[in-house]
Amino acid sequence: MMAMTIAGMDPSGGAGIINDIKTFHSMDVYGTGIVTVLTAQNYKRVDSIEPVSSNFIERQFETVLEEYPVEYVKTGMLYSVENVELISRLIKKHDLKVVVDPVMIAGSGAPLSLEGYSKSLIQHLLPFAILTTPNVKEAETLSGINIENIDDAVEAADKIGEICNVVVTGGDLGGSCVVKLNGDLSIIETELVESENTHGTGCSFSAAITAGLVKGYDYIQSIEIAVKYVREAVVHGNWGTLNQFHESKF
Ligand code: PXL
Repeated sequence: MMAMTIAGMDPSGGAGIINDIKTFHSMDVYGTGIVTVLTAQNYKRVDSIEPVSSNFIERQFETVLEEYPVEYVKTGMLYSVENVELISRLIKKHDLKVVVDPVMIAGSGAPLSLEGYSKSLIQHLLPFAILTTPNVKEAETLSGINIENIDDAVEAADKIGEICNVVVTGGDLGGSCVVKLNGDLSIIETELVESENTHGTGCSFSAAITAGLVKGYDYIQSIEIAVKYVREAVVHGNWGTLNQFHESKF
């Protein structure tokens, strides 16, 4: 079983492409990874960002797809409008199923996207996605609704749900995820863990849902698995981030 992530490189290993591939593999899904930007960062701060050219992103993508039977893709930090438009074109060309993590800013508050990004996601990528997984801040930006409680999050999910299936992630909502799937609303409750090891939770949540879908679980099952998965990885976390391999046998 196989998946692809298209995301930024966080050399601390906590978020981005390294996180996604750790998540895929710990769920027995082989991970391929297309790098969109290089970053210099640790779990506390983003120092700088070095974009990969659109042409080189396309070369990575096409070369991998030549040999690897990818059906499901997760996108993370795409960074620019140009990249959003490129990825939109490529996923349509190859008829891929895409889970979009609409990464806009880091947990530390550092911007991870350029001007026009969210508008471009709404216009070019979300209409072709099977699911998007915004956190509260991203859901606010995508919907234009200020979210202070679950009711606000439901309203935002309704609005985003008009474009594609959505789960507003629970970290900033006291643990409740608000899900809108094919027009049906549900709320998945979980107990939040008090921890400093949370860098990369959004990436891991989205990647774990993607891995669940690859493995044949339905949307709700995949989301429920991802909620439990991220919680466990945070409980066993270290170095400011998650531990996806706490059950390693060796
Ligand atoms: O968690 C969002 C995120 C996604 N992708 C990359 C990141 C971060 C947060 O720091 O660095 C590459």
